[in-house]
Amino acid sequence: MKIGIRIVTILSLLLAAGGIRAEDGSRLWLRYDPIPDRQLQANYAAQAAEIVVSDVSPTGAAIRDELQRGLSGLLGHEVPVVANATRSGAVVVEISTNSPWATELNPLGEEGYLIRSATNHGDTVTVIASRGEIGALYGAFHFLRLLQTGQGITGLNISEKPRLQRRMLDHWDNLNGSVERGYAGKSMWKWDELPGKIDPRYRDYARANASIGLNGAVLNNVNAKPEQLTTANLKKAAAIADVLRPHGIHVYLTANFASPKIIGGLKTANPASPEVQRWWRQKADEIYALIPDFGGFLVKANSEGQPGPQDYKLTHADGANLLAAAVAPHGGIVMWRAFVYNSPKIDKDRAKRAYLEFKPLDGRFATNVLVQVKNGPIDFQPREPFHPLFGALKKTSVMAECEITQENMGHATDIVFLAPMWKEFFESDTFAAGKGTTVADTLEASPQTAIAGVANTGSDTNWCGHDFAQANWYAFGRLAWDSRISADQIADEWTRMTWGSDAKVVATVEGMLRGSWEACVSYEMPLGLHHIMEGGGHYDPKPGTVSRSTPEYSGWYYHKADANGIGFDRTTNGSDAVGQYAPEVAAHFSDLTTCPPEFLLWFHHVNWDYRLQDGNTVWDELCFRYNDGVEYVKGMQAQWEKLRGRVDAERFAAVQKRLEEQRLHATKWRDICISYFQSKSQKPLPAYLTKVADKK
Ligand code: BDP
Repeated sequence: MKIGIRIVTILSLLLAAGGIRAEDGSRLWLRYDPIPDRQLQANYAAQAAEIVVSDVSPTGAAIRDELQRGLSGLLGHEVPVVANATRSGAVVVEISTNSPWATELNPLGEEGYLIRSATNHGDTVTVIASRGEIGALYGAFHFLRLLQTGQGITGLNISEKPRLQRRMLDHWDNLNGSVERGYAGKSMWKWDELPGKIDPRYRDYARANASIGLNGAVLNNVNAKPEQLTTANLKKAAAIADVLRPHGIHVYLTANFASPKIIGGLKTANPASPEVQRWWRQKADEIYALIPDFGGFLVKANSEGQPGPQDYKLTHADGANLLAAAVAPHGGIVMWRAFVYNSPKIDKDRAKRAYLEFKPLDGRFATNVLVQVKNGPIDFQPREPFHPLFGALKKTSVMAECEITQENMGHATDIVFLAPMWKEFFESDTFAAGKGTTVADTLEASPQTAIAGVANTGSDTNWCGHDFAQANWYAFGRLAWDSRISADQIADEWTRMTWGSDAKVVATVEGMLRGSWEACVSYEMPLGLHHIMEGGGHYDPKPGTVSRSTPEYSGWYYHKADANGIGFDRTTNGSDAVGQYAPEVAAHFSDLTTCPPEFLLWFHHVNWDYRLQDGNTVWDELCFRYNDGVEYVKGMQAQWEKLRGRVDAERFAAVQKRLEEQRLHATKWRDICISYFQSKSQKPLPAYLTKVADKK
């Protein structure tokens, strides 16, 4: 007992003496710890001496609270909130459609903002101005970020607005508290306690999202239970919406297409039935009475067993328009997913099916429907070429769906920073309106613009299961706001805000993040291999499965490895999936001399002795990449060790433990895959891989 007390005392002394305070990751990137560089802190203090927010709305209160919490934390003393600017260094939030900067503010809209250094009766002040409350809130977070990341706050002239209208997280959360593909505990939404009890984390969730510019949350799983739309459950959703609203987050819900039958007691869910149409209209009216700013519905239909309009021999457009008509009077939207691939009758190549189903429907969707397309044509693989529907639907709003939760990239065990993957996607040239029409351009040119990321959040104290997985939530928000921001900038912001400004920590963490996605691609599915994971958890490899009944769920369908070669021929000699892209893109991927090695086995079936541009045979290159991925993880382990004592012990140990698990995970992928492919190729292993041979 005595010894215990003594240890606690010594520990508290250590902490008081400037030791690193314990952290549990719960504060995410909004830590607001005192800035360690005293000079910098003093400079900031002179520029951020008092806070003026005259807006009295709940959002105004959120802005005031955040600025006070953030500035007081960072500066190490209470920064006062005052009614009017009284001195140099005031931070003034102005929400007005009629401000002196109206000309500059008008094009920025309600969510855009200016941050300006200005003078007020001879005093230097910082003005955060917007036409709307939410824009001002975003501006406040931006201003705090400048201090959190050690940037200058004098002479400011910042002007920002989001490039897409709707930027949301899709929660695959179930009413029973489980999360599909969730690796961070249970659902954050405590349906059993709602609406009576409000978990304080809902507000922190809203703060975190607003800090990166996200403005929507789909609360429940795309594999939707009709019960989500009962009155009792809608009241629960409304209680969440009330908490999220001041931070500009709109609530959306998924809808099960058979709801009118299952919870409505109707005989059918046929879109052509006037009763069904009335049911959806009344349901929408009921939702909007409870949640006046409800965003709309997200629907997965006729996909992986979900009901849909095809059950009645009608099209996806017919189904989407049914729900769209119900929410249209309230200004709502329908996000209709293009993730459909079940019928082999459509095409033998799964990658082609969504395009074949949706392209003919172009122009048949109501104006408040957005077709939601996953980044790639298969299903959130570690690397995919962009989905050919981007740029192909000319008369339909198209939005993108990305996956933040690491379903196929090591769950909450592996460090895999996804910003570079999303950048590759956004920057892909669709040639839809000539050379240089990137995926980002097509998203921004859509009549209604939106993007969704499948969330990686849960009930875990650190929200995401792995402290580094928070970086992907952060990165998704920043890229949803502006996909032009570089992955390095995002990594730098997140690192400084989450781990502090120690130069060694910053350089190390950024170095680890930078190559981590390419490393995961290398140790799981190099050279364009895809979908060779085991079927249930999607964590471990299982390249050898063959299935006659559902070939798309087996590894062999995708890699087709035999004694001669490996890869899925999607050129005109094969499935001709390339034909779904613009001719320039098709030519680029089809030609072996221009197809990037990253997509070689996605588009081509080649002999084991086929030589890549670097001179290696495909067999040697495969071995090299598998091993290189594992080496990267070992490198991250070595790097992390050097941060012992420089980051808090709690997070240090948590990350250290996960890195060792990641090494084992990466090694397993390498060894199982190489050993399996070697059984096909019969090629010798390179010397550096003899250990794999021993294992066989
Ligand atoms: C797959 C997931 C599955 C989802 C499905 C979807 O494994 O859990 O329900 O996508 O997006 O990647 O609908």
